Amino acid sequence: MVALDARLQSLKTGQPQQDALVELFTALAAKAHDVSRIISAGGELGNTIGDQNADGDAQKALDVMADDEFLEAAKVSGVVAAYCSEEQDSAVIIDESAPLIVAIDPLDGSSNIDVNVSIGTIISVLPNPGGDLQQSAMQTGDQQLAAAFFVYGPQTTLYLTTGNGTDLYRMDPVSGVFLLIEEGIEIPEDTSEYAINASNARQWFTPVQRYISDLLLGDEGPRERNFNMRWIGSLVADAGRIFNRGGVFLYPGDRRPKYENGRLRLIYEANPVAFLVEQAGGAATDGTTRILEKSPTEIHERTALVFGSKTEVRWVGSYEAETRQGLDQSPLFSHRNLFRS
Ligand code: AFP
Repeated sequence: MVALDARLQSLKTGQPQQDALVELFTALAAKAHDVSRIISAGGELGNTIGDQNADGDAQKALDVMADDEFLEAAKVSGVVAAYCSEEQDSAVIIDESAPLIVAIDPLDGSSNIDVNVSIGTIISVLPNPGGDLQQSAMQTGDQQLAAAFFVYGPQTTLYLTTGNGTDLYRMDPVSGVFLLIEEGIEIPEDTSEYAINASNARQWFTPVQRYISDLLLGDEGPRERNFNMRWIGSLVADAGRIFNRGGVFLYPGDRRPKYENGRLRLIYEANPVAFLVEQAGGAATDGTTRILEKSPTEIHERTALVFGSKTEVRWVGSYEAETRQGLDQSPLFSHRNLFRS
């Protein structure tokens, strides 16, 4: 099997920013090995440390530890100009002349740290645009040079794209070497499996309520087949399942304060996942707009996120369109809705 380093070397094009990916992901993979060993050893990793991140989320010991580790990796790589992290209020400037910008969720799935459920690290890599580096991550997702996420689970895996398809690597637990196990993943276009936090059903806006209600009606409803549901609470774990067997993931906006644009962050969660998913033949939107075309206005900006099997992402878009056009009020659409009297 091909090791990550050899694969990255084979992807070199002579273009400086593209070639810098080799140094970057070599450093990131080495740190992921360290983080996976810290997680496997257990300990007080899920304890809150009394601080909050920029969005007011309580920080846990592992959130901060992972952020320290991956910031160090960015510095050691020698190719990162600015490091934009969920755990940092603003961009950490490293070397203004370096070719790359890193945007990262160092530890995704913090609520699962103490219960031995898969968690991960999500990474977006952008070109250094020059100018004010505090604004350097404010680029559309289409500008990404690479995207990746590590999953720290029964296996430690890496999903990585540099724009030539999405590949899956598995880490050898002893050597820490990431070995290529699937080249050019293809997400099935159709699925009967969806992922959403159903406890928020009363908070969803009409289109998502109608879409999920019709899935729940199964073969007695307009979709004329039954569906299954999974929700792990770690984006990387739900995404890994979707890469493996298809599915559709939804974290929509809802009526809760601060959740009108959902929970997930555009720059270091939705954009990298969307790049990986599209490179695997899937789709990623905010329900209506393609994620990779959205223009960020601040580092920790949230976005609704719907991604996975292309057909189901399109179905969600059709429910959004019906509501925008007022069509969901017409008798044609007056079928039973489980969430409305
Ligand atoms: P945490 O890192 O704060 O646990 O958030 C994880 C996450 O951003 C994403 O990984 C999950 O899909 C989503 O939140 C789970 O959100 P809910 O806890 O609201 O279901």
